[in-house]
This record gives sequence, structure tokens and C-alpha cells, in this order.
Amino acid sequence: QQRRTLIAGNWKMNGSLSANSGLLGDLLAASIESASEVLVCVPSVYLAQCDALLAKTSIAFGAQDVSAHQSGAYTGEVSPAMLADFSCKYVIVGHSERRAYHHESNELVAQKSLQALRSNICPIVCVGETLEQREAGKTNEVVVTQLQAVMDVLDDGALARIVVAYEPVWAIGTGKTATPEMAQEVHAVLRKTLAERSAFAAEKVRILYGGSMKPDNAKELLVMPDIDGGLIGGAALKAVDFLAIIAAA
Ligand code: 3PY
Repeated sequence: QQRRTLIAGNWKMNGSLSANSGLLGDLLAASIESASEVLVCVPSVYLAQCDALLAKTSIAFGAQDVSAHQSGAYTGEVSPAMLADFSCKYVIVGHSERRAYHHESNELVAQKSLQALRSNICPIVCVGETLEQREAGKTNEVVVTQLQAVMDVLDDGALARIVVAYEPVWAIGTGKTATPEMAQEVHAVLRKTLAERSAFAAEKVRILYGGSMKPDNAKELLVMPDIDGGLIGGAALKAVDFLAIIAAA
């Protein structure tokens, strides 16, 4: 398999200048020797700190959200060009918390992905079903619709550059994890959806699993053929746990 595993931490709205320098210091001190790419996605106000601490290290950093516009009268928003100013390489778009609490539509998530790519930032597009949708047998339909909206606004070249994260909503912050088989099944559906449009993109795009990935379940998830990494919530806030997941990859 030619896709490089990506282990991405999603810090969510956690951290402080001192907590971040402690956590990043612990990660750097471990001098990670991994074939995987390691990434932390931080609140945007800490991008400058990451740029200072992580430049020329083996840890990449990214943001957790971005505007769908490049500049203008959008009070409170942060543009892709602003993220790029701080050497930010990735941005999470459409996390289920944003879809739920900020009513982000599939179309908005698609626009954010498109604009991020225009500033050379790789969007990590989150998709995932609620418990209600899973129980109604709608999982595949929901995740395919979410991915399709992004595919619709990208050309094949741009599509090959995105990262997808499958995060079942019922597994986020609940301690519940999809079994490796359940996750693989959805990842395979997502890969097939990409392949129907572009075999090249399907081969290139990394599909991460997210939703309570922890040191003790990381390995069994990451060995699945279509699981190319993890988007990690709570366990990314503790250096020992995050390092254990990197070691399991
Ligand atoms: C979680 O695992 O809680 C996440 O939402 C990761 O993005």
C-alpha cells in the first residue's frame, strides 16, 4: 500500500500556551521515529505557537475549521490564506461537532474544502452517521452523500489531495468505538465512491478512522486495508496516549 499512514490529533477547544508547550515538548522529546505522518490540529489562535515550536520537526500542524471565503466582511472567520500564513498544512472541515452545533451543511463543507485547497491546505473532510441513521440502515447513504458534495466541487487533481475521516457520531467522545470490521466496511464504501469518479484519487486519498481511537484499539483498526490513519480526540491530549497510538500504527 502506497498511502502514508496519518495520525492526526484533534485537540478540539482545549489547550493554553503553557499546556501546549508541555504537550508538544513531550511529543518532541520522544523523538518519534515513525513511518507515519504525525499531525496536531489546534485552535487557530495557537498556530503561531505551533509554527514556532514545530517548524522543521517531524510533527505537522493544522487547524480545526476554516472560512469558505478568502477575505472580506465575515466577522470572526479565519480564511485559508491566513492559515497558510502560519505554514498550516491541514484543516479539519465538517467535523460532526460543527455540523451539529453550527449547522454546517454538506455544501458549506464542500466550499471550505475547495477554498482550503486553493490556499494549498489539505482539507480533512469528516463524514459520519448518527446512531439514529445507523439504526435506520442509512449509514452508507449518509456518508456517501456527505463525501459526494465535496467531490462535486473538486476536479480530479484536487480530489486526490484531500483526506477523508470517517467518524461515526455515536462513537465521538462517548468511549464507544466502531469495531474494525464495521469501520472497514464504511471505509470500503467511501473508497468505492472515490473510485467511481477517479481510480487515481481512490488510490491516493487517505481515509482516517475517528471516534474514540485509543492506544488499546488503535492497532486493530489501523491494520484494516482501507483505514489509513486516525483522527484522535481525547487521547491526543495526553502525550503518552498519542505516542502509543503512533507506535501502534
Ligand atoms: C473523537 O475521537 O472524539 C473525535 O471527534 C476526533 O475528531
